[in-house]
Amino acid sequence: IIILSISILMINKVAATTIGFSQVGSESGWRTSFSESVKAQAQARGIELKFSDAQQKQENQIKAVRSFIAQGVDGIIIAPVVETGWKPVLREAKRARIPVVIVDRNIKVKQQSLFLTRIASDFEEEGEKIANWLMAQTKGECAIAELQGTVGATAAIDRAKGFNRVLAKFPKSKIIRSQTGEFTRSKGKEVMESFLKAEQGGKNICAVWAHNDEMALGAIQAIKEAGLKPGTDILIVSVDGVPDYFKAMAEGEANATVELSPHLGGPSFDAIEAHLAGKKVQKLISTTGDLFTQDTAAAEYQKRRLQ
Ligand code: GYE
Repeated sequence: IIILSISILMINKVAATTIGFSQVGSESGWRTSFSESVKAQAQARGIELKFSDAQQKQENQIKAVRSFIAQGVDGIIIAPVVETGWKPVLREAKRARIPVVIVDRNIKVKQQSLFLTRIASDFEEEGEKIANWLMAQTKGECAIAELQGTVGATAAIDRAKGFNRVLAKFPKSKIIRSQTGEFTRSKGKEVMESFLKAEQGGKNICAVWAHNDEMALGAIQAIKEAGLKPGTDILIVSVDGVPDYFKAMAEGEANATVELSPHLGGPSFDAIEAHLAGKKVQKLISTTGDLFTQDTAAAEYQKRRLQ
């Protein structure tokens, strides 16, 4: 019996999967929900999770991945800050035969075998959806102030690309100001304050297009402090669908957003577990979200608050 229980203990030990997760940071409400979803999923599946917060710096992510490799984890999940600069560390993981899942933002590497799969939303489509809504709302005539996301991050690059593609069809619309707000509320507010000063207190601005809700919420604050009504005097559009933004829409201070699911933990673990079980994993697992406006915001806020 003793030998049997010792061996069962040993098997159990061997069986517990250890996964390292390098997360961007906690710059937005969306990001925080995403981290929580990964932690909850790990717990539900009995996975030992090594969580590392990079505080929006790629160098911290590279260090974390190296330490995961040194610890001999069974799999690595990277939510990359920026697209470039990943080749060396991914090669190290490959040499150590550790599968890597890229989640959310993209990476630029020629050799696709450097990672197992990518799980992400179609950011270009998000940009297109919100631009189409804004153009319909303003009859194609709008001077736009853009709050960009983190420089070099797919979510910023592709959302801008999709938005601008639609905008190109409307000659009476234009982006008149554009700057990064680094996906944070405080920077979004700060940049919006400077836009308002530069545009005669905001009278020239028809809409704010923020690459995420968090910056939009900062911009709303700045607009209110400048004595204008966000959502009315200046339209507010963005992406993510965080509860705070639904609340702002319900209160008439924001106009539209495209929801992005933060529940990326489950599919990431699914991919690694399938791979470890010898199954084939498809190269891109893509998700997309719907557009929400003020009409349903109050009800949607209640739903999300209870989650
Ligand atoms: O929209 C933003 C976050 O990469 C898609 O990063 C993600 C973005 C998300 O901080 O809120």
